[in-house]
Amino acid sequence: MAIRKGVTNLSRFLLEEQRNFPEATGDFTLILEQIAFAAKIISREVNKAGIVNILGKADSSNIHGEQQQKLDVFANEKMIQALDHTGKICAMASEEVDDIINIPSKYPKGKYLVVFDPLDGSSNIDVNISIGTIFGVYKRVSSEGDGCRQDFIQPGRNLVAAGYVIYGSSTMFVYTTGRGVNGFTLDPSVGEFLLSHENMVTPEFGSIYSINEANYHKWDERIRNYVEHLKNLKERQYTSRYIGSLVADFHRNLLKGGVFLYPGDNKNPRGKLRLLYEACPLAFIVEQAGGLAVDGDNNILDIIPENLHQKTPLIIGSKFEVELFKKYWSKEL
Ligand code: AFP
Repeated sequence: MAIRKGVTNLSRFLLEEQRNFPEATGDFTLILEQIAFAAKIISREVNKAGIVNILGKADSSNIHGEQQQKLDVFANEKMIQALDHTGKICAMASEEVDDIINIPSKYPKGKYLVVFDPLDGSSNIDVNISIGTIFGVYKRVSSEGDGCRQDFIQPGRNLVAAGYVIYGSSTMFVYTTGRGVNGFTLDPSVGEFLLSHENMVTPEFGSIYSINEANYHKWDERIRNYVEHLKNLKERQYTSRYIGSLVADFHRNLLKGGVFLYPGDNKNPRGKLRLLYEACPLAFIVEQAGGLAVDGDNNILDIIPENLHQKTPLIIGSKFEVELFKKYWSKEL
């Protein structure tokens, strides 16, 4: 049956995708459904944040005298709770947790691992700006039992799925399993993610560049020259858009085209963003949508991580702008 926009929920879409792989066991479908479930709970809490602030912030007591949790801690817990009992994964890693997260011994272990940034851009919550969750799914390399650090030392190229959830004017779940990118919008009246953006393709070039220009004086001159080039391009007028919330900046540029940059600078040579939890999943998505992501010298998906929380410069977006960056970086221009 053809998939119909607006009435196809995420579960149905995942099932239809699963049927394309007769050998599929459904493990994978369950993992993505559970991530979407955690996203709904996080979304509900994010939407309540404004009113919670009226009642008392984190680190203080609410009207019931209960200690309130910070939303990023809450989101982290919800992701873990949604996944730990499935029997389909052998370990997780979160931007919020120093070491790998083991599956409780009472639950069986599966063949996948999940990495996530539970609530990216959380410093923006207080000012009502869109924030997001980013995730990636890998197959384990170890053979059985608990997952180990070695399982996580895989290049992004090995991702079997990646996605993000944006908590914005609506909540969206966007994911890929390597067969294109699809987006679902949460209909809060029924509590379901409904297919809204089928087969998302990013424009070949755009007219947006997104970078924190306050760091201009700390950048390598190749980055300054590149940004100047965009500003002075004859063919098209660029505009600068920077929210400071990665998922929101990425989502806008994916739809409209352009480039997002968080480069290294003379204070933070590796930039600020994390390879495993942010750069790799978004790089997988952007490539599936027809774009590109690099750290300057390497394609993000080819970098083999050395540790869980490694940072990386990230230049991500439409092919034209990222290829142009590569030319500036290699001093070809
Ligand atoms: P927070 O989670 O502390 O808000 O950081 C958000 C973030 O990691 C990412 O979402 C933004 O793209 C980036 O930082 C913005 O960093 P700058 O404030 O240095 O521009």
